[in-house]
Amino acid sequence: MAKTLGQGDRRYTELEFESIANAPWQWRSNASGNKTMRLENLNGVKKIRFTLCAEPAIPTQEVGLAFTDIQYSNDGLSDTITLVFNNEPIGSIVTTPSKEKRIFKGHEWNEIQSSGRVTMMFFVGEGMYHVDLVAVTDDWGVELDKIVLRTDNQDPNVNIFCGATYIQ
Ligand SMILES: [Ca+2]
Ligand SMILES: [Ca+2]
Repeated sequence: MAKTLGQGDRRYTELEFESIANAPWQWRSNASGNKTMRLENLNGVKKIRFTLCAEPAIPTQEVGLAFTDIQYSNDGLSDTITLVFNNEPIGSIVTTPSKEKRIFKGHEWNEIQSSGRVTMMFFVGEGMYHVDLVAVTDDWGVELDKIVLRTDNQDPNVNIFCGATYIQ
């Protein structure tokens, strides 16, 4: 389930991670939609594949895309989350480690944090594209709440997120 905010040329579309099929979701009262997706991935094999359907509002111009935020929570050590497009990393964030050092009590899973900007803006023509989210986590993992994608010149009648798959 994705919802789009803003109007005119520049829009922000939010996708809740727990809405992805087979996502191992958790109740978190402070999270957007009151849920997160728990990801434990020591070796980076699991990933989330977003399918993007770009449809320029002005046909002679490309669609601009930029991932502007990932909301998450973390307990334990930090984790690295990377977005990959055309087999190239296009942006990474490192989650904030637990405030409690060495002894992780699991008290911080309901503290939702914002990464801020994840990628620069990149431009694509009309078509379908995949962006993969790859996380390399500590033993305790990370919880993903939602991701925000800015679009410039996307047809407002076409949802930019046309699919999201959890690949285990
Ligand atoms: Ca962690
Ligand atoms: Ca959520």
